[in-house]
Amino acid sequence: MDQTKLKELGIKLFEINAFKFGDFKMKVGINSPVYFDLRVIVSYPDVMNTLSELLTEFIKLIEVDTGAHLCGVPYTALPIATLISIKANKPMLIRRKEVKTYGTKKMIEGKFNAGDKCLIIEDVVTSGSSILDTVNDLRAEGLAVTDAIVVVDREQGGARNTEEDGVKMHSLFTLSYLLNVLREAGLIEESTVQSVAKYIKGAQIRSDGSFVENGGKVINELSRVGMTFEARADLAKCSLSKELMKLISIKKSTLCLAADLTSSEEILKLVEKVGPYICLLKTHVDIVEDFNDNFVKSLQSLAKKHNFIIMEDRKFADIGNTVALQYASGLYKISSWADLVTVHAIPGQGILKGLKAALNDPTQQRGVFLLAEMSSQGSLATSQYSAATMKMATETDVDFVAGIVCQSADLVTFPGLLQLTPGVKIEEGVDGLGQKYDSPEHVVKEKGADVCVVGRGILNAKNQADTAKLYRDRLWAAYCERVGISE
Ligand code: S5P
Repeated sequence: MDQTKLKELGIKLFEINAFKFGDFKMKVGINSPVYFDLRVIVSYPDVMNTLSELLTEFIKLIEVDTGAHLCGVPYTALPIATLISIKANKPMLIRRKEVKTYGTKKMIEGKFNAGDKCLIIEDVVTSGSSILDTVNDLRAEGLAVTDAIVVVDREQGGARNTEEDGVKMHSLFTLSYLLNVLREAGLIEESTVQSVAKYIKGAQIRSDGSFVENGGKVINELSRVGMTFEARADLAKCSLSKELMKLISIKKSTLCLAADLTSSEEILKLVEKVGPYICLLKTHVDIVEDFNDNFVKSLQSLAKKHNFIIMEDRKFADIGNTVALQYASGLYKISSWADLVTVHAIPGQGILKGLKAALNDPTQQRGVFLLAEMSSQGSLATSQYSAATMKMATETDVDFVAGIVCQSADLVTFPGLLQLTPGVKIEEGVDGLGQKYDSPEHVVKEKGADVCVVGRGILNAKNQADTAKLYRDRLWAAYCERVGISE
């Protein structure tokens, strides 16, 4: 590798502000003394050319088995991957990044066969989660991925995290190398080198989003309630929580409508009005008197039109074999149309295994919300029960658990899981049957709710659309205040 060329490129990247030193708020919510933004390079064709030349040479030099295809991690690495593809004469694949609104849209563009190998190209790596997102989509289509080429490794655990998932990372630059080059060239002070080095050592990110301090001590610096949904989406392990978090960020809505009506026509009319304001529609299909296939088809098309996710609040609570049948069979065939379902933890892990076993189409994305606490007066869920539920959600089947239904902020700590909280109403109080209500602000700021369930607060309103919008706006404002961003 031509070291002079490599150093010159490092300096050039600094000169065009592809990285800077200062005090920057990172996506994960902590401050960093160094910030990379390689998007600027598209404005410098000479830099693009040199970078892709060096990367092409680098790939040859490290003798990595490149396989049949290249795939850039969207978006910054796309033009870089394109140039390498041309220089190395190797076909490219494109992974879509947009939120999937519904169903099984094609995620990978380009020609390939299952079993083909694909090499990943990425610009800057911190935790490695973006690489793994792309890898997961490629693997879901049957492609084999074992290596990733990256322009800059920030040395904060990305290499270890991707390796844990069977992807070896090869970086053209490390942050330490760039610091040395700039220091040698007299472009930065020794104190900058020291402070960045100290930061890197103290901010090692693990794949679960926690930090490992220099001595190996784990600190959960990333607090779920302090992080944005955008940042949390990177850490989510269940594809549906990831999708829901992205959808929430785009729609600016954390509102879940509990459509507890008994006529299919009334539900559809309501959802048509309220659809633009919700991220999640929660159903109880066993209360619908005229349930039929067209009803779920209409709900699905409304979900597509207004971009929300559907959750059947079935509250499964039986042994694995029975829930598998309840999920996929019978009158409702829930697994065929509900993206998410609610599940009690009482039977133990077998309930998740049973539900998973009922899914026979691997391209169907499905997930569950586990109930750890209930909103009703005198609920029997003890703190021990809730803690055991959390263990169930975080230790196994993590790809299937999208979140937790609960009432307290300290239960869900992992930022990749969503907290769903029912019992939300502008007028606080208790209904005649023991349901307890708190205000939107209280559930978000005090109870740590991410997605908030509102039923009768909207159903009984004179103007349901305006009321849904009001709930959406108040919940969103409370969330923005909680994470410290402007609306
Ligand atoms: O603890 C819970 C869990 C759930 S999923 N308490 C609840 O109330 N729910 C559901 O949320 C309940 O089944 C209903 O569909 C909705 C609350 O409706 P509301 O009319 O009281 O807002």
